Amino acid sequence: MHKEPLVYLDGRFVEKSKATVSVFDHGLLYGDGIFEGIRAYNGSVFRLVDHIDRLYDSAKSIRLTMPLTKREMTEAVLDTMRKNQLRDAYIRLVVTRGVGDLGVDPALCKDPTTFIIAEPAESVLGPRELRVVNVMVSAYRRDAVDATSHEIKSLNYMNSILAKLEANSAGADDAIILDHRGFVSEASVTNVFLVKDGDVSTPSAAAGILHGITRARIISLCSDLGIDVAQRDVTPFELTSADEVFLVGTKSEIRAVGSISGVEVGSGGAGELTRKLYAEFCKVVQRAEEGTPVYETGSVTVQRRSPGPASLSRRRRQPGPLPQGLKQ
Ligand code: PXG
Repeated sequence: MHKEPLVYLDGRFVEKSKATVSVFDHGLLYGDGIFEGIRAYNGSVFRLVDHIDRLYDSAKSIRLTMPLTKREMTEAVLDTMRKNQLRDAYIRLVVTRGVGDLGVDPALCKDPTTFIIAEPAESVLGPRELRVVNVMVSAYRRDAVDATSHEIKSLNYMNSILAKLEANSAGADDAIILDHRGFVSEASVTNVFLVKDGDVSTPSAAAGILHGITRARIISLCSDLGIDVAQRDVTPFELTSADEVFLVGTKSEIRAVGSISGVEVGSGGAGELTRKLYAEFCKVVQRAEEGTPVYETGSVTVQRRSPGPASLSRRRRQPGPLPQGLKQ
C-alpha cells in the first residue's frame, strides 16, 4: 500500500507531493487547457465514455492535439483508480497546452501536459437527505457561445468563480447565471432544471451552458419515466414562479433549490418530482452498466468496438471487450 496517493502525470504515476507542473505551463499561465470532473461509484466510473467524448470535443474546439487516443486516456483513468485502490472517487482529468515560453500563442507549446487525480469521495446520494440550497441570481452574465463559452470545459473558470464569490458574500449557497440576453444559463458548476404544472424544462445550449453529463442523464431518466424535458429559453421569472427548481452536476449530484434571491420556490423545500428523480438517480449511479468498470469487465454488458492498439492495461490478460461504448 502506498503511503501517498498516486497521480498520473504524463504517462507516469507519481506521489501526490511530487506531482507538480512547470510554472511555464500554459494551463497555469493562460488557463489554456481542458478538463473533466468525473465520479466513480462502487467500482464503476460513471458515464466515463461521455466524459472522454466531451474532453475530446473540448480539445477539438481549442485545436489541442491530444497526446493519447481515447482508449489510452480511458485506460489511464482506470489505472489511476486501480493504483489508488479506489471504488468511490472523484476524478479530475486535465490536459493543458503544455510548457511554452511566455506569450499566449499556443504554437509556443510542444507537448500537452496530462494529469489525472483520483481521490476517495463519498457520494452525498442515498443515505443522506436531498440537500436544499438557497441561491441568488448573479449580476455576472455567462460567457456567450461566441466568447469563452462554457460549452468548452476549459481551465478558464473565472466567470463561475466571480459568481460564486458574489454568492459567498451574499450568504447564498450558489448563483444562477443569466446569459447575455437575460435568459437563465446555469449555476456556477451545475445545470438547472425547473418543474411547472408537471412540465420539466432546462435551458438549451443556446444559453451558453456546459453540456452537462448529469443533465443528459436526468433528461433520459425523465424520458424513462414518461416525462418530456423541454430544452428551451427560460426566463428568471419562470424560475421564481416554478413549482420546483433543482441543480445537477457530477460533484454536486442533485440539489433542490429552496429559494432564489430570497423568493421561495414552491413550498421552499424539495418538490415531489425532484425527490422522485433523486431516488431514481441514486439507483442509476450504482448500476455498473452506467459506467466503465474499474476492476473487471466480464460481469457487465459492454458495447464492443473494434480492437485498438496493444498498449492497453497490463492488468487485462487479453484485449477483451472495450469499456462501455468506447471509441478510438
Ligand atoms: N455547468 C458547469 C459550468 C460546470 O462546470 C456542470 C454544469 C455540470 O456538468 P456535469 O457534466 O458534471 O454534469 C459543470 C460541472 C465542482 C466542479 O467542484 C464541477 C465542474 C467544474 C469544476 C468544479 O463541483 N463542472
